[in-house]
Amino acid sequence: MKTALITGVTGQDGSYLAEFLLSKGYAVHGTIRRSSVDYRERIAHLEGTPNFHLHYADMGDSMSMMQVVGKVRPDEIYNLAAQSHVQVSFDSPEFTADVDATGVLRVLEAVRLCGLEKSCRIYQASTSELYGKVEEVPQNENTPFHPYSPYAVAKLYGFWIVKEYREAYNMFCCSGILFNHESERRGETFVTRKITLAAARIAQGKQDKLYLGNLSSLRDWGYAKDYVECMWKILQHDTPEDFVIATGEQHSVREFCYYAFKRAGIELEFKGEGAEEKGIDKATGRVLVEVSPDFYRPTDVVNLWGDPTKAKKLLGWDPSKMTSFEELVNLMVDADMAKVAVERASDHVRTNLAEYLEKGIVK
Ligand code: NAP
Ligand code: G4F
Repeated sequence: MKTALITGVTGQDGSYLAEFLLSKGYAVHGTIRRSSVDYRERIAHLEGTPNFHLHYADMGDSMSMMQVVGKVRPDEIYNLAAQSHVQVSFDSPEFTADVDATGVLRVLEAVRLCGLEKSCRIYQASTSELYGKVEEVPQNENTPFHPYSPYAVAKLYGFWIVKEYREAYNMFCCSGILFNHESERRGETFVTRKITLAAARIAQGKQDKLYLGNLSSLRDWGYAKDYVECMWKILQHDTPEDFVIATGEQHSVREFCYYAFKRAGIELEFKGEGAEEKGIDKATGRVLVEVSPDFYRPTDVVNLWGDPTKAKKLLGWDPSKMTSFEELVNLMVDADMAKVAVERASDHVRTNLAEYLEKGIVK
């Protein structure tokens, strides 16, 4: 039985990856953080499963990382833990650097200091944000990086330190340069989930309006459940290499919004430009979507589009067999329609708080 350690197991990707590895017969160990509220919704269904184990560790704490790596002695580590919100990285740049940059070094050093450098394979959750202010469209493994947020700069360190340890110590460590991937488990302040939740609430009369930032931003959006299998495939490849994982299709935030509301039974038409643009319900003339500059970023990445040719050739990644853009939007809206239907007022308050924090209204 192989043993895997997932940092960030409570996150969107960590929860799907844990399910996937358990289904492959792995013993799965995950790291969790102490929090004043015990809120582990994404993995609650796995707790108590044989071969699924949790350990306290923090990416900012080398000793906890050493301890867990030494105790578990994993065959594979999936380093998914990160402060993963780009906008938040502008408010907490030092924390983001510590967790997303130095944190990667802590994992690599823990493996070396525990004497596992020859046996343990390491996957690093890298990101299309490295391309940032893009220098080429679409982007592949040879496209120059131009990080454009504190988050991306931190992740760039993670990418290069992984490459350094591969070359300096001959370790099997790789980065998956994953483009955006979403799901019904996506955090509620990322744009896709914010839209699907709002579409569901507006359709059910529980919210009046949705405020967004840059509607023209373009992303290559896939389904998280499809992407976690690629993380595993990257570590099963003969040689340690970095891979772009993407669908090869691009859509705007506006388009995502249009399809999400459509699935919720509302046809939107967008009128106006920039901060004056509005999404209007065609049937009633009500304004349901407005732009709020509070959600603009000091520097925004606006043109991500992945070229996954290498993953297609070497890993058998086939986006045409994966969840399509429209299927992704539909499954997210359907899940949120069901969730909102049984929502208590207190759930909505929690989401509002997250949004107010993001907007800077509550500090
Ligand atoms: P997510 O839902 O935000 O999950 C992040 C995980 O990291 C959570 O389990 C979180 O724990 C944990 N974490 C945060 N700070 C930590 C710390 N200081 N110590 C230990 N654990 C910590 O993110 P995701 O969407 O699953 O993404 C997984 C990884 O892929 C991240 O590294 C992200 O940057 C990267 N990535 C994501 C995408 C995407 O589109 N989803 C694309 C490219 C790369 P709590 O639950 O306790 O907060
Ligand atoms: O959904 P987002 O916050 O995701 P972003 O910034 O692309 O980051 C995600 O994907 C990365 C991979 O490229 C990961 F590395 C990262 O960890 C994370 O998972 O924003 C997407 C776009 C941005 O251009 C943003 O400006 O949507 C735009 N946007 C417009 N209105 C908004 C909003 N984003 C958010 N979060 N909230 C809005 O109201």
